[in-house]
Amino acid sequence: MTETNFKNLSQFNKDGAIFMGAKRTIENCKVALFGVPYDGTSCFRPGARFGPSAVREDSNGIETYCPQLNLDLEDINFADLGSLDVPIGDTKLIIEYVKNATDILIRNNLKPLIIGGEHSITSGIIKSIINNYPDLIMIQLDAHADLRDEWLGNKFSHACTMKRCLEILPTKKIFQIGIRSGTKLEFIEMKKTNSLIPHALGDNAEYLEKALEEFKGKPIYLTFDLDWFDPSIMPGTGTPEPGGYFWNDFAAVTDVLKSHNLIGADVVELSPKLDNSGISSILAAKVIRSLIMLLNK
Ligand SMILES: [Mn+2]
Repeated sequence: MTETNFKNLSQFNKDGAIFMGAKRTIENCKVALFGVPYDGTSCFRPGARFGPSAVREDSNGIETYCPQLNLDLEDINFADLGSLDVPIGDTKLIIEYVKNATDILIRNNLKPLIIGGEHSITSGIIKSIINNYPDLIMIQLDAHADLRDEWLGNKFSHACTMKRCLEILPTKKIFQIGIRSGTKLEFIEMKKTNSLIPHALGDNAEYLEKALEEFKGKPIYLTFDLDWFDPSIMPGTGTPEPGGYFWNDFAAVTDVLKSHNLIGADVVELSPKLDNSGISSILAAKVIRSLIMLLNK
């Protein structure tokens, strides 16, 4: 089980494109990103393994300057370390790889930003981060609850990722936004734990703001499943779900997160080949640009 000898920065695969404005070295960086080109448990439409390379290439199609945050990636030192070489197949092993890779970043005092790949990888990241941040809380932007205990016999499926995170998260505190699909049991669970935060389309994120009030200064991790967005602007994802959100809704969440202590994030489930227009990768790149800025504090 421990062929997961992932111990240093040189082990990331640096072939291919680099995210706009990034460096390959970590000197003077607070934030480092890496890709996990894995989609082994995709149950509907696979292809998220192509996410990291597409978002890097298409990042060059947007500006480095973000008007909302009034920040420019050109003024920020951040690293794109490359991607993990993952053995497609054993999900549990891959999650262990992701944990070990995240450990390297944490040891180097870097805030991790992971580009998927599918959503199953998040519990590996959390397993690493909670060693340094036992009081961590999570925010999940997603169309699906991902609270199944197992899916098609696999406890590590992307449909179970939040369940696995909850099991290891010491605070047991997850705020879920945009969930509009799941089993009856998942919705009962969200109601019981009060984890589902209302967010009306086009609204500001006042309920999130209220929910986070008591967590000012506490470490927050954001896991962002891109199927949170409406399929009309994010068709390039494995399990699109109608009734989703738009850019300004994410901007509202960004406004709230600005005054909080975001210490890590992932952006998952971009499946670029499902979108001939290419807009999905551009949208994902723009999300990542904002997250780099929020993390670089
Ligand atoms: Mn998900």
